[in-house]
Amino acid sequence: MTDIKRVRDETFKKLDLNENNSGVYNGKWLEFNRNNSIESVSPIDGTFLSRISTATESDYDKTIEIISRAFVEWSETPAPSRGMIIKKISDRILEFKEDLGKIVSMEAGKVTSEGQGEIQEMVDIGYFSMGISRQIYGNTMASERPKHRLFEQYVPLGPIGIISAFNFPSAVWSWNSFLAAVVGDTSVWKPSSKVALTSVAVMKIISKVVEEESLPPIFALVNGSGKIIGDLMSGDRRLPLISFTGSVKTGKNIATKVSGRLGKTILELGGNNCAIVSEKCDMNIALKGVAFGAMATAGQRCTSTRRVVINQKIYDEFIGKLKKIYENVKIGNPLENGVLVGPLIDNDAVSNYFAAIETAKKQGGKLLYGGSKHGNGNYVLPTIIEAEEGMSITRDETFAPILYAFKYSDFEEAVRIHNDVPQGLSSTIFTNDLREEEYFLSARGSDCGIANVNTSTAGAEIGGAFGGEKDTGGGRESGSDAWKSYMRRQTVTKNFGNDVPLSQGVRFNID
Ligand code: UN1
Repeated sequence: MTDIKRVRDETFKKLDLNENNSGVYNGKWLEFNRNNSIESVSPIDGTFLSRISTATESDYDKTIEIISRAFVEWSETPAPSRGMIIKKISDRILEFKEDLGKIVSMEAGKVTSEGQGEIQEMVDIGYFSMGISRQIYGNTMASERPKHRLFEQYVPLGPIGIISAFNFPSAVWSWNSFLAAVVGDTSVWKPSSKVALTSVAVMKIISKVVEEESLPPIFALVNGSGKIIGDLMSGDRRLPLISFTGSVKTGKNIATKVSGRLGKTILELGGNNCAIVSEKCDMNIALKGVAFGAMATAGQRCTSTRRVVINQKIYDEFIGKLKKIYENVKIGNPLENGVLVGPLIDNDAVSNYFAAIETAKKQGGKLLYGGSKHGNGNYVLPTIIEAEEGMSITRDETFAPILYAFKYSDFEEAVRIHNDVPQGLSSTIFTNDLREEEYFLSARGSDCGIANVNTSTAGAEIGGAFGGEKDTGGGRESGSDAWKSYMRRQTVTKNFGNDVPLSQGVRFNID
């Protein structure tokens, strides 16, 4: 059995962490205050990891002032130079990948390779952002007026706010903060209180680079509750953009508050991701893709596969083989070799798992596999439930490894079942039939922000834009041109003639 205390002590030494850590950074680490702190406890076995102090209202206020001032200097730094700073930060994160990954594993319960993968995702978006720093472009249009030039440019937006969830405790922050930084914004980060330690570990490394480079504080950290700090951020006109990752319910509250002051949001809310398994699929690929999507991170990804719609001709064979995979998958301490399914994040998550299974049964669902705890603590068996259309529980996102299996007879029916949920983040189809693929990728097909073919709903690369439709909130983060969301678009008309000709042929003769 890997001893968590030993791993904690070893990584703490390397990452300059302690039993008591300040959780507020705004160019300097504010003093630790025990009366205003949260405890980080490992979901692996309840081991105490650290106490992290939180921001008071006045700490918060000062922090926003500081990053607002830093914005002035940073936004005037040439973008490629900003990119080189993010490269340096990414190199440094890479040096500490193993230890940071262990912190993620200990605090969020991710298995070793996923903990490491989370840190790799930070490095990937960092290098991507460096590339973007030389690609901040705008369009030039033909002006209808003589001796005029018409173009648009993207201008840094200001200090921005990032509120992140427990399940990707560092990668999703870096998707936002690194892009924001290369386009010239400063940012403040409020992480989920469940993973405060990871935020401190990451910020310790980053703040060192920022200080070595004598930069203004371009990244700030304010640990604290969503009710207090999240609410202050949503209402704060000094933050023109709030990027929020989390539940639909909280996202709606934040969106309402931010739009009440006509601020911008990037929302990445719930997913209820589905895989269609056609009778024309490669069964091995479909099994691997569904098993990873449904069980990885113990079903606690926004992109987790929560529903599978299987052609009736192969339903029994597919479910039979999937159950075998479920039976053989190793559940337990995520730092142990070979373990693929770690714990749920906390007791509430375990209760939600059981409540969803009970509701599913009441609504007519048939338990095919799982449905119970695995040993002591927050460990549960990944679960498969045979479901019927119309079971309302299958329309909810339960952050646990529960997979609802549906049967279909014709392809259009499969797509209808697939789309019949409020959320629209990720989706996939397993088929070797080009017509089915293309139908799935057409306007009548998947209504999600991410639509895959022959691979899992989970595990997106950073190079594409990430986000979803409907209740998922419509935001796009990470790759492609998501950088534009962190800037304001400005249309510019320049006159280099000797007169002032007007557009639309309007005359205004004052001579
Ligand atoms: C999330 O769950 O909020 O695509 C992000 C994936 C990861 C990111 C998930 N790269 O599963």
